[in-house]
Amino acid sequence: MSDTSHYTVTGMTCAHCVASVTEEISDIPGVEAVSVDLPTGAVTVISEGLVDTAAVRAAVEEAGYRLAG
Ligand code: 9UX
Repeated sequence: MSDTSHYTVTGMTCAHCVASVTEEISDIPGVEAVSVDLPTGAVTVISEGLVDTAAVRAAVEEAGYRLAG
């Protein structure tokens, strides 16, 4: 069974930002699906097993954005 996690990413302003964040988070082991809502920065991650928040934060920062909270 998959797990679903919710995050908020700040700093995204265009579809390329969304693509970069999606790509970086998708590279985290165990991640099966990523959806990003540009207007709100809401990010939903579906994974096999819970993904470490630090890994998500690192991926988001690698893309050039910040994880809220
Ligand atoms: Mo373009 Mo979205 O620099 O940051 S990828 S606005």
